[in-house]
Amino acid sequence: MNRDKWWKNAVIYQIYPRSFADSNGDGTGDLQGIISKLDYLENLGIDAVWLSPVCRSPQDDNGYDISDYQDIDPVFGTLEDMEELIREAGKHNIRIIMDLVLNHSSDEHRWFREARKSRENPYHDYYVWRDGVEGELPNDMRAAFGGSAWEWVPEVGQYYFHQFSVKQPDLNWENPRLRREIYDMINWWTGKGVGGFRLDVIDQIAKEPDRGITNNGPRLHEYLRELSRETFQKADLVTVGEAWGATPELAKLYSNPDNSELSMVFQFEHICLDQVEGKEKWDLAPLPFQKLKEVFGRWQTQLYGKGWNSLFWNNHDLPRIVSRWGNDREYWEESAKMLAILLHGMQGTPYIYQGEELGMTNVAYEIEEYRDIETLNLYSDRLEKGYKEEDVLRSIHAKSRDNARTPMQWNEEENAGFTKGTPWIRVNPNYRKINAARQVEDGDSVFGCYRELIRLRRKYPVFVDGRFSMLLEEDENIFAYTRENEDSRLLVVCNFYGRTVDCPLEEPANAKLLISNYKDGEKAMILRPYEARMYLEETDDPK
Ligand code: TEU
Repeated sequence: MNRDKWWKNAVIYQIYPRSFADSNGDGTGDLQGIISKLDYLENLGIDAVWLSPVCRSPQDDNGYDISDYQDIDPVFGTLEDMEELIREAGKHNIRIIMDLVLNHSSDEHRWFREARKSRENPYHDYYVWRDGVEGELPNDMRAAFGGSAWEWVPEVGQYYFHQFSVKQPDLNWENPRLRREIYDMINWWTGKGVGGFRLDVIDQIAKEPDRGITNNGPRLHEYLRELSRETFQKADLVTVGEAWGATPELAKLYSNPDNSELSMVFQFEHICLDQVEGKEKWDLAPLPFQKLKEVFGRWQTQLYGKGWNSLFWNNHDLPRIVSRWGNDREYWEESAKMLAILLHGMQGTPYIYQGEELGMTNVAYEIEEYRDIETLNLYSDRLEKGYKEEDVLRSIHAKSRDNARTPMQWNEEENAGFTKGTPWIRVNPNYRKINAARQVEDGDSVFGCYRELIRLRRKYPVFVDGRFSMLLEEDENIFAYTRENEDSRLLVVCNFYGRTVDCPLEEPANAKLLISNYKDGEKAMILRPYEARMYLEETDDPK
């Protein structure tokens, strides 16, 4: 097993800049805000920060619509602030990972402004156009945020293709000049000292709209290998692609240990389980627990030695895990820690989304408080289709992306210490109970649990290279597995629910309890609500 790649040992922390820390009181988080929190991040112990997009953008989709890839949006600061962040983070041994949005740009990008002028314009072919007649769409493909995926431009008498909002025209990767511009831009950022890149919806770049193909297009892996060769392979970077359509087979290509494509991908099979099959995430269904184990087990086993997993419960598009699959009421603390212990014992690079380390929860606002384009479009679409408002709101409360985007809860002061101004989105009302100030000094807090898990991963190689085996696959309450290498064996046992259960496993002999979420000792193999334990048996003590 290859232990030489720094990112196999690393824990990565995702920051959503607009919601993290506001230094200038305009209500939106910024780069200086992040710089002011580097001590906090170092204390937590993470190795790298993935920053959601900070490049210049009209913010139609909170920065995932980039109008200049080589400048910083004024709402977040300046290019000098970004250079300062990279430098200062380096002093705290933290690398900065940028978010590359390469599937589409903003319609306000210089390329697109040119492209829409005429068919002869040299930038026209940077985007995906189809001839047609106004009012007669090239086909019936839909955009992810609602409506048709085609938009008419009278100047050229053509439609352009957009998989996301109308302000996010898709880039045409078939054009080699476009690809070259992208590589030069990436190398420019690498030259500035960034530690890696997260690649937004990378499996959608090789679209073929005439055949209805969005992700996993025929040329996808050809493009990725060229991209990697021309950019990432020149430096010691971590790269993680967002790939909703990945299977373990595809993930072995993406994360091939020969480094020909990426370090790893985010795959979403586990996180899409609580929805009605074949429908949308808004169509809520209970989590099929045994299926969750089957999915994790399959990814852990199939990528062993052949690829690399990313491990996550949360990101800026997903609801808060403690509200989703834990219990954000009477077992808030126990379940937040259980979910952390369950995930961090597995093989792969763990990602912590801002506030997850505090057990931050979902919100249930009135529609006026939501800001996300996806949520707002869904709300009007479904009302128009005749859904009941209370049902639509129930879906939004459970799944809106804004659950993840409420401001980081730093302390008990007004606006949770996030801003001195008016926050761009309302703060979760529970910030007096759930905040960083209450937790950082307390070793028994959710924060303390995450910090300890990070420390353990660094100390014991079995976290990185141990072979995974799922136990009790059919059990209806318990999630248990082992990780084993030549000199030690890790056993993770979690009660995933709120009832006390008898665990049919033997208590391991000669094992030490590395971490658990109950203070008052263990009661043999009886697991209390959401109880989680991680044991280590070893022959060699690494000290
Ligand atoms: O997300 C890709 C994506 O497919 C999401 O829009 C997803 O469908 C949705 O969030 C789940 O309901 C990426 C970014 O992570 C997201 O924030 C962007 O909005 C999107 O790409 C477009 O760039």
